[in-house]
Amino acid sequence: MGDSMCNGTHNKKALLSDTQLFDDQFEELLTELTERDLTDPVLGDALRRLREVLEYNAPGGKRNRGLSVIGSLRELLPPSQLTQDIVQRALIVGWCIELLQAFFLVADDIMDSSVTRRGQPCWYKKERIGLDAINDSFLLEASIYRLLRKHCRDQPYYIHLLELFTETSFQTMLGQALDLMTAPPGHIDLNRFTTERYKAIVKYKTAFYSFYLPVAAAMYMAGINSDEEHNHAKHILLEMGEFFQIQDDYLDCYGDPAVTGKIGTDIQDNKCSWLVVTALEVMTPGQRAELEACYGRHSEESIEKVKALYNTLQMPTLYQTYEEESYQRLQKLINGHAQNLPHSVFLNFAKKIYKRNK
Ligand code: GPP
Ligand code: MG
Ligand code: MG
Ligand code: MG
Repeated sequence: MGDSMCNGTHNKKALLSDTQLFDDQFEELLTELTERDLTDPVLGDALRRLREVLEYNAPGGKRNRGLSVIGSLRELLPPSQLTQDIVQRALIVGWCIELLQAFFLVADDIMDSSVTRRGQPCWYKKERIGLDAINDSFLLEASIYRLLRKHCRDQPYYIHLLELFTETSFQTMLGQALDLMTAPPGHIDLNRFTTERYKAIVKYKTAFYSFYLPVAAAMYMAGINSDEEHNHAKHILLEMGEFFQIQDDYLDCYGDPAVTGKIGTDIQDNKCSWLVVTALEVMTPGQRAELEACYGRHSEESIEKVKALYNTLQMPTLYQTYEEESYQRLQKLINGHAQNLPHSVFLNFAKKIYKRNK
């Protein structure tokens, strides 16, 4: 905080928190994407649709990814360099990450046959939407590049951001491919669920876009371009991302839908989840046969049997132990790998995710 004293802007805006600034920026971005440049009157209906898609799917989350762009930039640049323009660009790049997330989630919910997201019906589940949601997810993705072009094309880091967003999207899609291929509906084969496969899935489908992307974007905006610095940051952030997805898998079964805003589907979807991978490591051959008979099935009875088995194996206790160990490992990693980067960039992120219940 504290840019207000240095660039002489004592207006109200400078005193608002980043969260408030971030939320306010969304209104502006809606107008920009749906009213300003595309003036062809024949597009009216399509732009109204885009507005509806944005309003339903972009806000309403925890906004950790989006907010961490400005959060990281504040750690990387001295307050005197954080002019209002730079802060605003960081907020917009943050929203680009939230739009990427919205794009993935709208599509992921179709692929996972999910029912709710952020406490409301999944977009594709809404009446008269259905699989048209696929095109809506494309609209969300395309919006990212319109915003980047409009706000950052004259910046020295523009090309870095473009490559970062396209490469990260590709990595996420590869991860999603692994996730889906490891969970073919109706083809239960517990041998597929190895730790090695699990780590590959979560690194690609979650860690790059959720953890490396926001910090890397802030680094490029701060003029930190070297591969060495980026690799050090990546090392720590991918580790954090793996843990974040382990939490997501845990909450899929043990979270409270009233808090997480989503109803779990991993058991019936035959997913290579941390719970099934870890349970397989500690169960007896008899329990394995039991699991083989009820995993990946849609009946309420089968799902309950899997959950009962997880409870017998004390998965919540195993998870808590894992969470503790993971936190310690991460602290060590930050001390060893952060190099020139301020540790606070990573610690702020870690603080937000450990012990989370949503
Ligand atoms: C999280 O998996 C991963 C994503 C949302 C990335 C999707 C990538 C695409 C290219 C569409 P998840 O299914 O466990 O998330 P959730 O539990 O939120 O549904
Ligand atoms: Mg999903
Ligand atoms: Mg999924
Ligand atoms: Mg999940």
